[in-house]
Amino acid sequence: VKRLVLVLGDQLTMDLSALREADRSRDAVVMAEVHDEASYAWHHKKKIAFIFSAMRHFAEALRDDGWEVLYSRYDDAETGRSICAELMRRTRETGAEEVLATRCGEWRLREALENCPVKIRVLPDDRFIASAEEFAGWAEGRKQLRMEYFYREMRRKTGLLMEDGEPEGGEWNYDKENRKPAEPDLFMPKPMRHAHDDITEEVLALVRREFAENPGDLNDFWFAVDRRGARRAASKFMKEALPRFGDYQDAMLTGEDFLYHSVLSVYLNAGLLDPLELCAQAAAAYAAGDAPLNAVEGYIRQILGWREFVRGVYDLKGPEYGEGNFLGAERDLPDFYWTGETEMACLREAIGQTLREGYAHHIQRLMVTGTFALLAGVRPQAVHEWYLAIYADAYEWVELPNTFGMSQFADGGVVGSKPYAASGVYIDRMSDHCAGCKYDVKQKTGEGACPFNPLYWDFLIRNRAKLEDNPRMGQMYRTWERMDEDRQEASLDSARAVLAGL
Ligand code: FAD
Ligand code: DLZ
Ligand code: SF4
Repeated sequence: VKRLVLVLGDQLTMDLSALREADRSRDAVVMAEVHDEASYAWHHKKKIAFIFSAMRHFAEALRDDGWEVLYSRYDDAETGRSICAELMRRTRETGAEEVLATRCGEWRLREALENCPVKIRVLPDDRFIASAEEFAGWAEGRKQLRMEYFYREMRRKTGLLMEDGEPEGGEWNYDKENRKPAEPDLFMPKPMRHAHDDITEEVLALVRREFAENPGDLNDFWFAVDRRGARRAASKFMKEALPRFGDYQDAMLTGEDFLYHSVLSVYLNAGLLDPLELCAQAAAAYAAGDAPLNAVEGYIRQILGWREFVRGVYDLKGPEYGEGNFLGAERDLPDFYWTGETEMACLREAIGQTLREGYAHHIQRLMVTGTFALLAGVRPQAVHEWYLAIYADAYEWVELPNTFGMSQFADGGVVGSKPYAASGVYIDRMSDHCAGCKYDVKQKTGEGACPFNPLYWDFLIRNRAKLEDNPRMGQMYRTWERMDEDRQEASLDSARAVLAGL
């Protein structure tokens, strides 16, 4: 063996830069299920099962493709505790001169590999549409980074939904059409469910045994674990759900965990699907007249815009990005985030399905679990730990800017232009949860009032010095000023009672 090629659990693609650089006739691939990767977050059981099974399937695919694969299983006594320990062991065993690696997603692991006493040549991760340098070039000299402008650049660069240099339909963004509440529908499409093979059965037994204390439910595991399955799931989404993805993008419905969302991020982030291929598939559905523009533009924007943008921010801001706390929030995360046991129906739904499936869609993450933590003043690092652990698609490069930046405003406005603070009115408009809730969304204060209502005002008043000058927040403060004093006081009293009860 001349060189080793490192393939991590979220780099499961034949087109990986390190594999392209290597020579299968003399180099060997290293893949390892290790303690440190399985425990830097308190990962949901289904997330670990998905990654280990997908890794084992990918190792098989590499072998079928003529590669030698040195695979270390989690429960093998020889397996080292970390990726570095495994690279050292395999180097010793094979006498390899060098390790080829594709740059890993997280600063944590990048630093660990920099300090690892083996010779590692790091190649760029070109599975993104914009390179890290391209993003840095775009960001340079800008006072503010806004997704919308970056997204337009990406539309121009890829030509997706462009006609003669102009955006398809005349507008860049159709978000205003994408805010309809959903109705129950017996024929609502469902994400594709995949049967288990022997490899997945073995992994499920391992996770049940070794990760018994981790959060989440392992029963009813239905994720795809290889590219073929992920491709089939993508085709099903494009055909059945994409046409209504736009209309109901922000909707929530009791008992419907997925609505018209793709549920493909888990595959995309692990490398089983390619972002540009998904965008092209959606654009083709529009061109064929199979899906409307608001749906296709909305879908493409999430991947070409948001996903690329948050990755760029993560790389640009460096390892310290997640350390600040702009609003000075210091509360612990309420226990019900780990159990779903709360009387607030919206939170019970969002957290319940998260524990069951390792999945919630964007508006649940942003406007239910995210907004509640924001209003309650939970320490952003505690919120970040929860999101990184509990979602099957969570890796720090994508999770941290979303949680810390967009949702908790802990970066003071790098990712978003204002905090996503909202009272119960928003959830009531976009869902049917309030009808089944112990609390009354119409009641603003006192016992029985929806807790989001007083917390919303308490949040604004608590953070007044930091938020009042934000041009997008002025209206909210003016509304407060127009309220009579008794109501103001009742709001703040009610908020104190809610917070004391957490
Ligand atoms: P769809 O609604 O079908 O969207 C299509 C695709 O767009 C997704 O598959 C995803 O790849 C991409 N996308 C959509 N929104 C975003 C976004 N804001 N940032 C990046 N990509 C986006 N996404 C993750 O992939 N991993 C995370 O760990 C993660 N953590 C989040 C934490 C918080 C607090 C919030 C508010 C959002 C987070 N997101 C995260 C973004 C988003 O919620 C998920 O990408 C989405 O819910 C995945 O489900 P889906 O595949 O059905 O998405
Ligand atoms: C998330 C994860 C888990 C749970 N386990 C492993 C593992 O055992 N081996 C591995 O190579 N990768 C794993 N991963 C994905 C890595 O954490 C991911 O590659 C890094 O966070 C990227 O920086
Ligand atoms: Fe959530 Fe309030 Fe509605 Fe209950 S009343 S579901 S707590 S928004």
